[in-house]
Amino acid sequence: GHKFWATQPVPQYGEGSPEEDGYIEPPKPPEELKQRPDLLPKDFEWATVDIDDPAQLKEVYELLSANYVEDDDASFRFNYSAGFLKWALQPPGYYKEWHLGVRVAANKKLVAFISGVPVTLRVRQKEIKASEINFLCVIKKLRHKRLAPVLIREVTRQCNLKGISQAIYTAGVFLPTPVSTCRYYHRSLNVPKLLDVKFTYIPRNSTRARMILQYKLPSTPELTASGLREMEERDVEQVSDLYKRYMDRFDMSPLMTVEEVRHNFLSGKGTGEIDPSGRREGQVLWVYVVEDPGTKKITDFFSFFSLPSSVIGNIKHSVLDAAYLYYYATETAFEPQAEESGALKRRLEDLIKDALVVADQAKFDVFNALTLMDNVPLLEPLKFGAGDGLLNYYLYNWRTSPLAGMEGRDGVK
Ligand code: YNC
Ligand code: MG
Repeated sequence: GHKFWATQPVPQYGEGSPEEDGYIEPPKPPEELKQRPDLLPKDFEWATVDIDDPAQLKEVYELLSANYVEDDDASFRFNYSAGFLKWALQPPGYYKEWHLGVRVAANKKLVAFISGVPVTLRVRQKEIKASEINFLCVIKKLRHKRLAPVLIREVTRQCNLKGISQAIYTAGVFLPTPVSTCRYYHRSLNVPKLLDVKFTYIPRNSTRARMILQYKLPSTPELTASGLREMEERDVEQVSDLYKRYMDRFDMSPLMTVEEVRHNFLSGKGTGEIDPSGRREGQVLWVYVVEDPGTKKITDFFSFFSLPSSVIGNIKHSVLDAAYLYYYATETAFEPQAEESGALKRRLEDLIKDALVVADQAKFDVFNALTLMDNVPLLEPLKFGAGDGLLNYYLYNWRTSPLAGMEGRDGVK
C-alpha cells in the first residue's frame, strides 16, 4: 500500500472515471491553513532557496547532479544545468517560497529539495490555476526515511498559502494514479558515442558503419528557404497566438500568457559567446520559427531544450548530450482536411526533421521525444526508437478521466 499517497487528494487505484471533472477536496479557507511547516527530524531545518543567489543556485545544481533521477540500471543520471534550473524555476509570477530546501542545521548543507512554479492548465474544458511540482530530491544517504512526504506536504502548504490547491507533476515511478502515461523515444544523432556509452547497440542485422549512415542528417535545415530562422522578440505575439490555437487540439495543455511565452521560448537562449558547435554559452533552449517570406506571418515553430545526463562509470565519456523535443505548432493543422489528407503529418515531419538537423549541428548526441501531442505518427519515419523509460503524468486534487498517452492522440495517425 501507499501509506502517504492513500492520505492525499489524488484518485486512488481503481476508482474509475468521474462523472464530472473537478476537485477532490475543496480549497481550504485561509484560517484553516497551518501557519508553520511540519517539524523535520532533529538536526534538519527548512530553508527557502534563493535562485537569484548564484551560490544557492549552485547548491541546488550540485544536489541534483549527484542525486537526481537515474535510469533503471544506474548508467545515466540527469544533469540539469544551473541555467536550465534558473529558466525552469523563475517563470513569470514565480514564488521564492515554492523553492524549498532542507538543510543540515549544524553545517547548512543542502540535503533535499522540491520546487513548484505557477502554471495555468487547461484540462478538457476547464482552466485550473495550479503549481507544477518538479526537482524533488533527497540525497542518497537520507533515502527511505519518509522525508519525501514531508517535503511534499510542505510544498503543498506553501501552494495553499498562495491560494493554489491543484498541481501537476510527472514521475518515472508509478503512483496513484496517472492521468496519462507516455513513453520516451530516442533518435540517435552521434552514433559512435551512443555505442561507446552503451545507450544503443548494433542490431544483429547491422554494422557500426551502416548505423552511422542510417542516422546521417543533412547539414542545413530543409525549411531554411521557406523562412526557417531562430525565434526573436518580435515573434512573441504571433507565437503566442499560434501556440494557443494549436494546443487547443489536445485534452490537456498549459495556457501561456504573452509574458510566459516570452519566458518559456526566449529566455533560455543564452547570452554568452558562441562556441564551435554554434551553441551560445548558457543556452538551454532552441526555438525556431517559419516566417512566410511573402506575408511575414509566422506559420510554424518548433523548440527543444538541452538536458544532459551524466554517464556513470564510463572511462571515455562523462556526459551524454541530450536534446528534448518541447513545444511546436503549425498553421497546417487549420487547413481543411489537414489530418485526413496527411498534410499535417507531412508538415510536422518536415518541421521536426529540421529540429533534428539543428540539434545535430549543435552537437547533441541524441534527440528525445515523448508519445504526446502529435508526436506518435512522426516517431517511426524520423527514426526514433522506443526507450525503456515511461513518464507518468499526475494531477493533484483534480479528477478527470484518463487522457491520451502512449497510443498518441486520436485523429493523427
Ligand atoms: C515521487 N517521485 O511512493 P507511499 S519526480 C511522488 N513522486 O509514499 P521516502 C514519491 N512521491 O508510496 P525516498 C516519489 N518517489 O508510501 C517516492 N515517492 O505513499 C513516495 N530520488 O518516501 C513513495 N526525484 O522519503 C512513498 O522515499 C514515499 O527517500 C517514500 O525519497 C523519494 O520531482 C525521492 O527520482 C524521490 O531523490 C525524493 O528517491 C528520492 O526514496 C530521490 O521514504 C532521485 O514517497 C530523484 C527522483 C523525483 C523526480 C518529481 C515530481 C515530484 C512530485 C511530488 C508530488 C507533488 C504533489 C503535489 C504537491 C503540491 C500540491 C498543491 C497544491
Ligand atoms: Mg527519506
